[in-house]
Amino acid sequence: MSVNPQPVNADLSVRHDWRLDEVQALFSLPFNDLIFRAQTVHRANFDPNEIQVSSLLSIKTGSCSEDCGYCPQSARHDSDLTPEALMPVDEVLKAAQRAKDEGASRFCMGAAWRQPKDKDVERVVEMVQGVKDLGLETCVTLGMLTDEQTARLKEGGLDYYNHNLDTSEEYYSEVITTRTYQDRLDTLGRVRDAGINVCCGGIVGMGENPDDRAKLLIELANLPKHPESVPINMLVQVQGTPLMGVESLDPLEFVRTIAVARILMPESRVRLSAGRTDMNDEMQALCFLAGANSIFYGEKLLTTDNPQANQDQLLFKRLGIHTGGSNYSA
Ligand code: SAM
Ligand code: DTB
Ligand code: SF4
Repeated sequence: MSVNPQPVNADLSVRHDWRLDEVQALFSLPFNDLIFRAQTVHRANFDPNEIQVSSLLSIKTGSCSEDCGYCPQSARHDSDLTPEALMPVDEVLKAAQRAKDEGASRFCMGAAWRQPKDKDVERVVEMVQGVKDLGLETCVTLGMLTDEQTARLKEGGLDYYNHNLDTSEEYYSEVITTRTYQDRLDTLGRVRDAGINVCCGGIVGMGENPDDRAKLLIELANLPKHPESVPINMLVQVQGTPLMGVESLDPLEFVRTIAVARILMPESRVRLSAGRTDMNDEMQALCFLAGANSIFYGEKLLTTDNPQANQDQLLFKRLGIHTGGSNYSA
């Protein structure tokens, strides 16, 4: 019998100076060593059996001016989607109450905008206040923001702002041409400076190469402060979008991406995000083992399907997982 004499070195410190060669080395570890290392970091920072659950609602759907190649909501793509104007506040609050009743701790509202108008932000602030009054944490994703809009959302009590980098800077222009990587970094800087928690991650399985995945995670980890929440989405391929039909990613590479995110951002919630309807329970269990400790919960993401809440509850039961991790104290 041969025993590996090299212990898996699990550096537990929070760093902001990750280099590509180091991250490539993590991705190249034997799978078991990578998962052990990720799990070690995970256990040093979190209850390993606790998952935070957020529900999503599309508060304004479709007709978006941007050309994001993955997105069914772009007006430039020919997806089979019915556009909908910004929802009335009372309807949003009804959906938030249903999400709470199903067990969500955070309610995320997404709008298909390049950037909101000031009057839209006022309506969103009303939604945020109403959702908070229900005892839920709040998150919104509205596109790019001005300083004034960011301040208004903070004043309105918003807990999290979601704005993704999506991929590496190099691959970005293959996917999106109507706004730059720097635009995204600027919005993230505004949100951080305003004191709102940052939710920022990306999408894999878009035809990027392994270095693009490593570079996305490095961009996130080398931000001045790690995002509190890091959604890792598997591309949901939607008919009519330019990325429909792209070669799908090896599921174990997806698990490795989660594990490396966990190691690079030890104190962040890593969210197993879009794409779960194409993953079986065993795959999702591996993602949790690799350090994912948050999911989107409820039958819809924004416009595409997500597993039914009762299906997730059964999965949690099988795995001995409990939900929690809300920072909200009413
Ligand atoms: N319009 C705003 C924006 O782009 O910032 C907010 C909504 S946008 C739909 C939020 C995020 O959803 C995107 O940044 C992207 O990461 C993710 N997303 C959109 N379509 C997706 C798809 N087909 N598969 C996986 N993730 C997707
Ligand atoms: C994130 O990273 N993923 C969510 C949320 N943030 C807004 C959105 C996923 C959208 C998947 C495609 C859709 O349902 O339209
Ligand atoms: Fe518009 Fe956001 Fe979709 Fe891009 S990801 S097309 S900005 S809704």
